[in-house]
Amino acid sequence: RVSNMVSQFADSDAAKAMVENGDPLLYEFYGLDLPEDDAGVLQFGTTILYPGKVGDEYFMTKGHFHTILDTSEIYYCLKGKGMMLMETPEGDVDCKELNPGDAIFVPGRWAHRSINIGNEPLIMFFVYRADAGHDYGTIEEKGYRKIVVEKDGKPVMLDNPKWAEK
Ligand code: PAN
Ligand code: ZN
Repeated sequence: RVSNMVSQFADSDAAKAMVENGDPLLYEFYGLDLPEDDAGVLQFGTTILYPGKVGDEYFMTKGHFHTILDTSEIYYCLKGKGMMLMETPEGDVDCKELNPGDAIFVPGRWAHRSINIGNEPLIMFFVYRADAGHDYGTIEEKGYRKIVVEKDGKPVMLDNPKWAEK
């Protein structure tokens, strides 16, 4: 929900107002209950990211690095329109569009956050090595270097005013 990510949206005041006003669900995701310590297992599942904006910024997932940094992931877009915003610890940034039928390879070392830039739920299939692990803390503390906002009806990538090199 928005309440779980208030500080991660550029416009925290808009986020707080939305929390007061029903605290909408941003996304949900589903996977099987597979062992998380087995490098031989592939975890897979579905993410449903709802449409909407906090201020001008599109609804997005928290985003994370994998704890075993060098583990990759594949996303496949089933429905909706989105973007996968990625960055490395060194500061390289990449953003790929997601339309139904697109597969995206998120290489090891790249943090990944999905963003819904459309008007319907963005539904994605994902698969990754089950022991990859999820490091949310780095993104929570520092934020992403870039944000994706709507400008004149179109998505644009801007510098994140909240990003801090720590
Ligand atoms: C996905 C994500 C899922 C939710 O399964 O965990 O889309 O996004 P956040 O983890 O950023 O909240 C994945 O990338 N697993 O590794
Ligand atoms: Zn991941």
